[in-house]
Amino acid sequence: MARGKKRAVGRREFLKEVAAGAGTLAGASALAGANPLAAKAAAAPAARAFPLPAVEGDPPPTTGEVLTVDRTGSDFMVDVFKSLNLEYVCAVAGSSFRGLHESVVNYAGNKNPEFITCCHEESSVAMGHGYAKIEGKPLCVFAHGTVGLQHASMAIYNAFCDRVPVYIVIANNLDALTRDPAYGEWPHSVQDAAAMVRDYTKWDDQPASLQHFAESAVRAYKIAMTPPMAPVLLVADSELQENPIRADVRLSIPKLTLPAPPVGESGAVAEAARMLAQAENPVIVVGRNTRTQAGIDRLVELAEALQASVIDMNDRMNFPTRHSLNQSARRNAVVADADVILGLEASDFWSALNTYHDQVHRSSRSLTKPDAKLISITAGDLYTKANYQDFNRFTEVDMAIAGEGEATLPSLIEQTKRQMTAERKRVAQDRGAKLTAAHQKALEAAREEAAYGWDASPISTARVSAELYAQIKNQDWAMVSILQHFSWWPIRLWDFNKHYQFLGRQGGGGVGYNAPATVGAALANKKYGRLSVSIQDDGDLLFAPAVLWTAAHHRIPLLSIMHNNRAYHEEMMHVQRMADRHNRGIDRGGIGTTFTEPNVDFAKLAQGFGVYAEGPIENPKDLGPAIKRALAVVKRGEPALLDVVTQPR
Ligand SMILES: Cc1ncc(C[n+]2csc(CCOP(=O)(O)OP(=O)(O)O)c2C)c(N)n1
Ligand SMILES: [Mg+2]
Repeated sequence: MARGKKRAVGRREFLKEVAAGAGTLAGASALAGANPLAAKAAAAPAARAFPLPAVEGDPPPTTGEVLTVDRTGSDFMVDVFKSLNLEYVCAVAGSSFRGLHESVVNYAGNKNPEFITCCHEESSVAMGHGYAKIEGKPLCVFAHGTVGLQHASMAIYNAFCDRVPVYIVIANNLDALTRDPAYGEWPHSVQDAAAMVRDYTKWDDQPASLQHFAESAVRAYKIAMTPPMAPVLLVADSELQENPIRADVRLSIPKLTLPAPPVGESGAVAEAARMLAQAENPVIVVGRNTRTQAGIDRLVELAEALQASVIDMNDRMNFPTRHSLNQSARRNAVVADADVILGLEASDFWSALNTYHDQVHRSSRSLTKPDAKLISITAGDLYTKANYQDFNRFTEVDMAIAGEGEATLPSLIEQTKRQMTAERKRVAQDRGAKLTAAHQKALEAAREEAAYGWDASPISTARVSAELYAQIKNQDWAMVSILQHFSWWPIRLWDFNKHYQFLGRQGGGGVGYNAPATVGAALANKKYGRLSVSIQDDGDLLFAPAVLWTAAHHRIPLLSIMHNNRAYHEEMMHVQRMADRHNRGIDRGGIGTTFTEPNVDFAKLAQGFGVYAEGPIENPKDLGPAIKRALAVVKRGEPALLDVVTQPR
């Protein structure tokens, strides 16, 4: 209780403060109903407390016991968060932000933001990562500035590499005199809290006053949401949270105005359109392009105007999987044929254009014709950081347009249509017919491949995909998980055409992303009534499985189907590759990479967290009925998990 003793403010000061500053006033009046204590204080001001309360900037009091405070900095901070429309705050409780925590649940009435109880800070941030990819805006994360941020750091890195905004508020006790040894406040305090993650956050600040906090909070949001988007971090000093608001300080919350996204320069866009329209075989390689449904629709419009092949790198849901111009399954052949290739937010353009050989002597080979012309449009050219190498291999392009893909598409479409003469349209039409046939052939080949091992046990990943799709395809579904470990079967077989139906990957490749990101995405999907489904890798879930409890507690509807290959299978293949290279046989590749003896019982694990679960399911015939039962649970608004024992890929 030592910390609680030293702060108080007279209710008169509280009243004066409520009257100060437009933003503050708006927040306070809107919340009066949510805070009966504050309302009471406003109705009947009492005499000034004695001794004089300490306020921001004062030395700690030396005499007397001050037990209550009406309104503190943390209330104001929460008003600021409200002004930013932060819907949720994901957090593992931590005393350095106890002021903020209490202000959220009492002063703000636990609404906008609503507190989501997490069991690991990595889960808090990864939930924000998944949520933002659905909602197009960040949620808030609270964490201890030291141990909490240390846990959060890999998830921040994933979101950073994936160019996804997460709004992180950490707390710290900067003033050494205010650290209570009883709560470990010395080891929990740090001189420069954000330093640890500065290489992979877009901006951070440690505000020294409440007004500074308001300005930095709005600035942080604006920076996070300006493409290329990325996580930002604010340090909410613990004293600033807990101290009474000074009566003589006029606080206000700045207006948030998000910048229009950067658009490619018009002359360069016109030239790119000319090159594409003149091309015999134009190809569009698309990476992290799509933010909204309009992004998909515009890309369809551009591709159709040109009758160009589209290769989706699956970093976002960019282009309908069943569109006849979707040639993603034929990437190498299409790239080899191309004379003009447009990279749209292609964060790894190089990999789309080259093959790479993981051998003793590593080598690569270009797939493109020597005279193929490359154009890139990306906001990535406006923002790069050193140290971490997530910018991928340098790609030699003929034209680089620094602008955001989705935002630049309207002018590119307009210019392209202008360039499409009757003769170019005829050429395009012929090309389109060939591409339609090639698309259909690739789809049929995928279906044929999917039938191999149909009745096998462990169950084939293609069969799991088909069984799931059969039951959800007529509903408003969203596949919220990564799919690269599942041989991309849903992408190859299903009809994806809405922007929320696929989220891409984890950005930084950090395992442990999928389980919490799918829960975060499902949280965002909940209010739209969408059915969130996920393919959940076993190794990934084992990092921080308690996010299942978060899903159960907050009634987040999500169907998770385990891809239980009982292994860190990707790593097992690497060990086997090394064994092969050394001619030592691959039979010991499972050491250190498999989860057998004992097998993990994921159904029991999930049930332990209060989640409906069945399994292990080993007979493919049992899968359909189990999915049906699990979907019934999800439809009543709860998470469900099926432990399916699967083929490795
Ligand atoms: C934090 C982290 N640790 C280790 C790795 C190395 N790694 C890459 S894939 C992988 C296996 C993941 O297992 P699982 O999620 O079950 O997928 P599987 O390959 O079995 O389909 C591991 C451990 C990583 N990428 N991230
Ligand atoms: Mg696995």
